[in-house]
Amino acid sequence: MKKLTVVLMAVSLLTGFAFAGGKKDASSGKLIVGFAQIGQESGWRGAETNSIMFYAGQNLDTIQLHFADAQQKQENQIKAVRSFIQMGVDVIGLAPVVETGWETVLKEAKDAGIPVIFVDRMAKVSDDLYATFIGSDFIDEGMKAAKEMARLLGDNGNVVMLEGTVGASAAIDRQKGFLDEMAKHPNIKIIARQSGDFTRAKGKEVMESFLKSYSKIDGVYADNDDMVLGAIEAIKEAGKKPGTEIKTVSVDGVKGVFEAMVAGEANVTVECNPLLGPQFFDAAKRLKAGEKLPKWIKSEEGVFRRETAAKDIGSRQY
Ligand code: GZL
Repeated sequence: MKKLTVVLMAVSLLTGFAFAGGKKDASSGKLIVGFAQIGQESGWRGAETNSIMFYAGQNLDTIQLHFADAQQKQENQIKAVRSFIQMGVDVIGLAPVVETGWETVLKEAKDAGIPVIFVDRMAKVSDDLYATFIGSDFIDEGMKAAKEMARLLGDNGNVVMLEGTVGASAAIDRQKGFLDEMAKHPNIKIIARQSGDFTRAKGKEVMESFLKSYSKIDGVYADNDDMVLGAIEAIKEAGKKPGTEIKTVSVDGVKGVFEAMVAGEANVTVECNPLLGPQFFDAAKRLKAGEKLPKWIKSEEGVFRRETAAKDIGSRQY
């Protein structure tokens, strides 16, 4: 924790959105980066933020990081990108909270000659408005989740879906992958779908309403682990057994879902790697050096099940 405290002190933090930084000190020769983060909505997001700040804190002699927490508001992310442009940073990192609404500010960055890296989520813009996307194949994650759910249900049963933030690429593409694969399993019925905004609290609230509305729920799929952890609370409060009576499949691979699997209350998590700090700064350094990057730097990830969770949990980094 001490290391992280040092990092936080060393990184210019912008919360809410009031920007503190002045013009960059180009004479320092450092790589000067602005990162517009979504917020702190999930354990996964916190792990990603830690990865970025920790890497910057370990490289203070060569990296200057300006970090903005947009509190899940697109307008705050746009303000942060504009402030980074005004500062004249070398590279901008952005985790777009939703896919749309970015053209204007990204054209401003392009006109200022500042490359933009999309980190962990994509935006619907033309290829000339961003340098690369560092992140997962969300469609593949959704397909993996559906295959696991079909296996757990013996290819038959009723499933409810807890969906991520409306409009977010991670939510849209995971659902596409999940539903496309589920279409191959006609005896599995998707009986309800609703957004839990990637948060534990909202995931619990939505699952409570599903449990009141449907007498037979055999499985719950969630676009992230935090929502399924909320759903597990709701299932237990309704007097049912998560992990046995109602199977769970979710995405991220955070420590909390491994603890639930060890307790027998969750069944599967599809990993989505948040430890993107090293890849992000490597890409930023290469862009500053004038290198051209591939449009997608894909994260590699696995699938983790209840049966091996007690062995796996010791090596989890987030
Ligand atoms: C995935 C990331 C998602 C996580 C959620 O790359 O964008 O956002 O799956 C987080 O936990 O809120």
